[in-house]
Amino acid sequence: ERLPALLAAMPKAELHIHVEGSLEPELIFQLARRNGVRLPYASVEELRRAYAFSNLQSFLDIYYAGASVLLREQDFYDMAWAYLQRAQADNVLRAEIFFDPQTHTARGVPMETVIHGLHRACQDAKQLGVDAELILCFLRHLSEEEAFDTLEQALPLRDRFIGVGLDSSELGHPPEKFARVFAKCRQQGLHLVAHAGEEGPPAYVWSALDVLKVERIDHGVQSAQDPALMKRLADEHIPLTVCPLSNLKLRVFPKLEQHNLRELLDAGLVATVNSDDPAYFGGYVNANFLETFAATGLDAQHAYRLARNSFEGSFADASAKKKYL
Ligand code: ES4
Ligand code: ZN
Repeated sequence: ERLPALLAAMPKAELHIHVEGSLEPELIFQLARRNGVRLPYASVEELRRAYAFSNLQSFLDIYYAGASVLLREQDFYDMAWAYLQRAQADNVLRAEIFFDPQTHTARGVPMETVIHGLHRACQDAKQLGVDAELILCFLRHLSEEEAFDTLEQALPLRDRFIGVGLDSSELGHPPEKFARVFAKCRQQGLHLVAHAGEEGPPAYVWSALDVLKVERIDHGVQSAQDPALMKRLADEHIPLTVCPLSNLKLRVFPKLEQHNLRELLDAGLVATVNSDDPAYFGGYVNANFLETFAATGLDAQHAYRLARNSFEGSFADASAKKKYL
C-alpha cells in the first residue's frame, strides 16, 4: 500500500477551492453563535444531514445559507485559516483560493471586510509553508452589471487578489454573459479562469476560452464529449481543475469508478485534482486523490503527473514554479 502514502505525502498545488465551501458545520455554528445569526438548522448533525445533493443547484442553495454567518473580518480570517491548516496537512504548498464577494456584499458586508480577512490569513499561511493567493469569483446567476459593481468595489484592493473566476449556476448562464467584465479584468492584468463544462456543454468551454479568454477551465469534464475541444485543450496546455468528489456528490458522474479523470490525463490534458467545496463534498484534496485512485485504478505515474500538472497549471511566478517542479 505505497500508493496512498505517496498520494498523501507528495507536494501539490490546489487550484480549485471555494473558501466558503471549506466552512465546516462546526465552524458555521460557532460563527452563528458569535454573531447572533439564527440558522434554520437546530444542530451540526441536522445541518450535515441536509448535505444530500442531487445536482449543482441543490448544493448552492445550502452553500449560500451556510455563508450567512460570515459578518466580521475575523470570521473571514478564521474560515480561511482553518482551510489553510487543512491544506498544510495535505502537503499543499500552493493554494489559489476562490471567494464569492457577492454572497457577502449582498448581505451588507463591506468588500474590504471580506478581502482583508481572507488576505490576512493568506499572509499568515507563509508560516505554514503554504503559498496562498486569492481569486475573486463573479456569481454567474447575477447580472453582468452586478459583476461590474463588484469589480469596482474590489479594484481599490487590486493587489490583494491575483485573478477572477466565474462560478455558481452554470446552465442558462453561458460565459458570453460576462464578456465585457472579463475584458476589463484582463486590462487590469488579472488572471482569468471560469467554471465551464461542469454541468454545462462543451460549447461553454469553447466560449470561456474564445470569449472570456480564460487561462484555465474549472471542472471542464464535459469537454470529453467533444474531440476537437480535447485536441485544443491538449495542444494549448490549458489546465482543467477537476474535482472528483464534487462531481460524485453533485451527480455529474453516478459513480467515482465512472469518473473520466484517466481519460483526460491519457488524452494529454493538464488535468489537476482539487477539492472544490471540501466541507460539503466529504473530503479535502488528499481524500480526492485517494478515493479517485482507488476507484479508477490510476497508478504512481498518474500521481506524479497530477502533482506536476498542479504546479504547472498554477499562477505561481516562473521562479517559484522552477522551485516546485
Ligand atoms: C461551486 Cl461545485 C461549484 N460549481 C459552481 N459554483 C460553485 N461555487 C461553489 N462551488
Ligand atoms: Zn468550483
